[in-house]
Amino acid sequence: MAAQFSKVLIANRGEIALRIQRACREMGIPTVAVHSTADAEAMHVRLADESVCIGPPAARESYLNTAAILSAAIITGADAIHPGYGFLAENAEFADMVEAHGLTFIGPAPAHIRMMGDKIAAKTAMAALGVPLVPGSQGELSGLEEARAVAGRIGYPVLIKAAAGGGGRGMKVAQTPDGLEDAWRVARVESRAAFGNDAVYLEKYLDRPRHIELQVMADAHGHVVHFGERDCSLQRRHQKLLEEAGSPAIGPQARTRLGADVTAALARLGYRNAGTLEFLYQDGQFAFIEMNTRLQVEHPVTEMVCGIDLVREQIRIAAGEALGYGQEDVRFAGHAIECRVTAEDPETFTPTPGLVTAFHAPGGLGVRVDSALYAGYRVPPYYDSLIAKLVVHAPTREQAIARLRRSLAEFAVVGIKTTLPLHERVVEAPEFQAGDYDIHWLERFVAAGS
Ligand code: MV4
Repeated sequence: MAAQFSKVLIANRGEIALRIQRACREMGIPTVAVHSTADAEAMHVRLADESVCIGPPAARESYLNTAAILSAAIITGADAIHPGYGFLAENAEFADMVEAHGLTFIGPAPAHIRMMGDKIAAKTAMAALGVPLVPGSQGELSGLEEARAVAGRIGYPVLIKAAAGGGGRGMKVAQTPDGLEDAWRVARVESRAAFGNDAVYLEKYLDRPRHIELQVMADAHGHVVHFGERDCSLQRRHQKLLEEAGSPAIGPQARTRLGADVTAALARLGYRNAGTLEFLYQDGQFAFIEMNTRLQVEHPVTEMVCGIDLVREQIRIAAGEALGYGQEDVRFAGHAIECRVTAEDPETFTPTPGLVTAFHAPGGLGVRVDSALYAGYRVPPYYDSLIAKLVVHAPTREQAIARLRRSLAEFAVVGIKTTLPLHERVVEAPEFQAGDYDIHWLERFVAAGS
């Protein structure tokens, strides 16, 4: 019998807390839910084996309250903590604290979380391991003079980015040499204000890339596999709307080549557990930009195509088990698409918390809905507005789109506005159907309102 945890505490809420509970239940592992006072009636609390209230509604005092969460784990006898995504998932200090209390953090080593949280350290490490990067400065800019020299060498436009950034914060474009000083100053000031750290670096600005990310999984015994790519280019203000596996822009050869480079690099790094490498893809070239050291919102499209339970793999690996299979055993079957349904006005994107009076999720072959919603649930105003992920899988992209269209038509969330109508419009767009879109396409589509 393989090593296994006796009880897992899930330090999250909503659909991802349910998702992790489901994996634990199938593995025969009891779960502990934690919740704020605002979430006492939430589905993740109702379905857990045990639950502990960890504080008031504000995330800072509940889902980010490390002392309360560790106490909950200790009093319930949990021996591992799964952080989900967001909240404490990429907090290296929390991962350290979990381990210091003799519990297991279901995720990477704290040193790797810390390394990838520093975007300069992440790029430096990946460059040394042979992963392709966007042309730019070698590490932190020493000053404006170096910025001028590097930009002069690689050519404008360039982008100044915060070392502590990510998700688009602390980024400034300089279109010409005249704009460089301002971009450099503003990026530093914003970065210091937002992160308490004004280290910045410079990259060639790519004007119409796709955002393609590669899912990897590594065990504690040096084995690394990848589960292919996701195309996450359909986003608005750094909020993803829809993701696909595989990318309509690349084929099996590019996937195999990128996957080989990345798995070799992560094996040399000694990385462990799930990870995602983000790339910009333009003119047939991949360029690494960041690595996420967590399970991601959009992981289900990868699960559908590979037929693998990524959360189960995370838990097995954290318990010390070997992957038990190699890259040649990973098969990519068909195409999957995920729509993120949020409690937001589909035109203005203002949040729409409130009472859900009726809820009907679509079903049938190749349809998966990850959601903690139910009729009578009140969406609280305190947290992320994601209320459901609709995931479809079919043998071809064309069939997946047909399945998505009919699933969206079946989906009913009554009582609050949601982004379901926006998804219905996107699915009908010729550019989407052709797979012909980049990271800017959705913002223009929304602005046109057509
Ligand atoms: C870039 C870029 C163009 N060129 N880097 C935005 C968030 C952060 N993860 C990296 N981002 C970008 N970096 C270079 N050299 C354009 C973006 C970008 C972006 C990237 C991925 C998904 C959506 C995006 C939206 C705007 C800008």
